[in-house]
Amino acid sequence: MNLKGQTKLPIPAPRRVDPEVLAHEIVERLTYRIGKNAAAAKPHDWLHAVILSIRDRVIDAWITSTQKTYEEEGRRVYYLSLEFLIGRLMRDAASNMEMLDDMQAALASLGVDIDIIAALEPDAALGNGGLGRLAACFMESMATTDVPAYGYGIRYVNGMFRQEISDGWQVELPETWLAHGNPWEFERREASYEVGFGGRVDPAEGEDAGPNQMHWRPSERVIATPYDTPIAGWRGKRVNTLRLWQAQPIDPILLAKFNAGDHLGALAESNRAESLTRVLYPADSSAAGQELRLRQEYFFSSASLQDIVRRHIQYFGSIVTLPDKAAIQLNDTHPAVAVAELMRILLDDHGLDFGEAWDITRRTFSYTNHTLLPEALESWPVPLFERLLPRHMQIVYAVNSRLLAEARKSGQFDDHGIGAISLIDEGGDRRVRMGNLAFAGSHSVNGVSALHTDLMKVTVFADLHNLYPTRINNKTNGVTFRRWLMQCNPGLFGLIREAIGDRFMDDPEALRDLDPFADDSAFQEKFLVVKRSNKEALSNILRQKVNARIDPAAMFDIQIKRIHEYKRQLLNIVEAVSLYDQIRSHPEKDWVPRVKLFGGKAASSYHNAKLIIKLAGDVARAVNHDPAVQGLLKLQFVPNYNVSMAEVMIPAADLSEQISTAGMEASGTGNMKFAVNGALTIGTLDGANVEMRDHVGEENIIIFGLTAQEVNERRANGYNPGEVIGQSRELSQALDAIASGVFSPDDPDRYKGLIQGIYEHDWFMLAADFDSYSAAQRNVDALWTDGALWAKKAIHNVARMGWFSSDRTIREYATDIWKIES
Ligand code: 26Q
Repeated sequence: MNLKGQTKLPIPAPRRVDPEVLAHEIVERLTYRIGKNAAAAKPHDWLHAVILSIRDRVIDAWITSTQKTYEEEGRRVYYLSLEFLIGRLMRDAASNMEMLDDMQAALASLGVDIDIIAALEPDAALGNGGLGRLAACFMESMATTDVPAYGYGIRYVNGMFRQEISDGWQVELPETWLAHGNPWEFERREASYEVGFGGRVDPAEGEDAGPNQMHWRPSERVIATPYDTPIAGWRGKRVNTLRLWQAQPIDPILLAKFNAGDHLGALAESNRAESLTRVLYPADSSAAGQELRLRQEYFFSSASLQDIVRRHIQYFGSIVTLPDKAAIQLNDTHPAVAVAELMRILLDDHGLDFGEAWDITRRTFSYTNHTLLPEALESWPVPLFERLLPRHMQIVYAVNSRLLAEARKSGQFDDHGIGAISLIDEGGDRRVRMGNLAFAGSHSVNGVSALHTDLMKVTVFADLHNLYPTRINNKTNGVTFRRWLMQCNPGLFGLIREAIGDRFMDDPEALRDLDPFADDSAFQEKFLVVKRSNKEALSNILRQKVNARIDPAAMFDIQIKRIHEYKRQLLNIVEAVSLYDQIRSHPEKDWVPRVKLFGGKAASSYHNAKLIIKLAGDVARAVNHDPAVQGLLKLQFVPNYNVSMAEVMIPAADLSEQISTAGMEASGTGNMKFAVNGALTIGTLDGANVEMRDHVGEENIIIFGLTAQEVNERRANGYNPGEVIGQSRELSQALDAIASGVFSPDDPDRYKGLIQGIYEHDWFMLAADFDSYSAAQRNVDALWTDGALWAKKAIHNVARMGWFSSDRTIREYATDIWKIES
């Protein structure tokens, strides 16, 4: 149906609801949708009924937003991402629809505690870490800033693995987030598409078939069925759609096989199709090269493009206006095969000539890079790519020959430069470089922090940047303050409102008005009371979850993020061992009580990352049981770190650990969440830490260690970690203690290899940065003893972080890349 002719409706202001009316609505949902009365309802039933009541209001705004989008006929944004780490939605939707307080009161009148039922909502863990959470923040900010947008991704039935710690080791278990159904999503069977794999390519038949037109005959097909989730922006102004694809077989069961007695064979095809969207690849910052991953990438890229093209043709008639109406953002290279897929659609389905198709493609796509790590740059073996996507392989070759011709014609490149620009990596086995494909097929390529963008220009994309010098631009990441301040930290939120009013709720930069309060001792005290109560809440949760007893009076020093050597959890642990040693040697000194908390998942195949988790547990056991440091130092690894755990840990943090080897963390976004919640950052000049320092002021952040340039120079000039270690008594003692089995008496050699790696190459510069880090930590201790000064600095952090709102980031994307008014 064409909605264009319908009358315009203003988006209604969200209705304030009388809690009594709301209570009635909830009971009605409970009765008629769930089939229970209040007396029989279990907590899960209440949760479901509450979500349905919130959802109805979201749907009203959703329908109006969708209609408005159609009427305006402007450009829409399509955010293609293999990950959307959205977490729980109930509190987020209720808060953005401005019904959270009323809902709480309504539930209280029914004898139901909103916090108890909120905790039952499963986390939608459809992401690994930063990249996936960024996509979720962007979805919320696009709705908030009134950008008409669709998120496209995969509905992983089992999502990211659930982490258990067994005997100190990480164990991966399937996440079952859909076990109780998902009231937020709507299956849209009518918008299903077929996605093909394999087979062969024939020249297109027919009189008007062009020379570039081919007919791909896949040997295998699956159905992509979309599930839509509404994403409500702040104050319900706009509700956009997150459309996640699930794979289904064309024939659910092959009855002929079944009837012939082959019961398993009858289901084989069905199982194969469904396995496509079962799990998320648990690799962060390393590319896991399995065939299933490439299948996932193509499956969701193809379904999304078919959907985008179908919608465009339906409303605008001609494919050639696609770039005027659609801006497709590639979240890293994971959907980069979409470049070749759009080319295939334009060439083979619409019969465009190559030049015109390439022009449309480039004007439609833009690409965000999230990593410089060579091991994380995606590339696929040519034979695999060719077998799975024979037509796309031809297109990649055709694009490549034009690209290389253009590069040669420019006269700027020698053979090495041409080799670096090529879409095919010819060193060793031939591989398709997805980063180069995304770069060549886009009009904009952005990095995610100023430093990262600068480094992109001189490292991975140096030659492509020389060929297309205006293409690379920077869009420093941000986070949504609705979830990461207003919802997760109601105490601080209330305190800020009391001090500066409500303006910051619509304009995060207005947090600046809080700056003068940093010197106000009454405000400092209130700030510390809120922090203390958040720490008590976290202590209670940790007591329930892991039976830990942690003192809320101690400094909460937190490092939560994926476990990776470049993020240097090991530096943190080694420093803790050294501190432990120093406290024992000098019990007479005035040590500051500290609790060090760690959380994060390791990719299942990442041996050293898993060993680091085990080490954190081993050191924790020794330290926590040693009466000599009782009350002064405690370590705890928090299992299954996820969005919901972040929401209680971040507001409780005093100190935020952002200690990656300079030049290696593209941006970081946890760093921003901590700072806006009033934690001080101890960090290197890496990623967005650099810009955070510029905003909060260098006196309000603790910076240590080598700069990216110094790291480079040290590596180039024959860095000798053994020598560095020899010069630091503290470091060598700590490393030797770990290597010799002091913390692993059951297996004294457990950490030999890990520590050996530091002595031998220390790629991540742990030794080079240790003394500087350790000294910075003692400065942190000294600062802690002056509570008022600490509070002052923390309040400056809150007040000056407004720029790191993802609303600002999205406005920059909208203006510079998508060319739309937001
Ligand atoms: C690739 C190929 C095969 C399997 C898995 C992957 C894969 C999956 C996830 C590769 C990378 C990721 C995730 C990367 C990521 O989260 N990067 C982070 O992105 C954030 C948002 O921009 C930054 O803030 C972080 O600095 C960056 O590490």
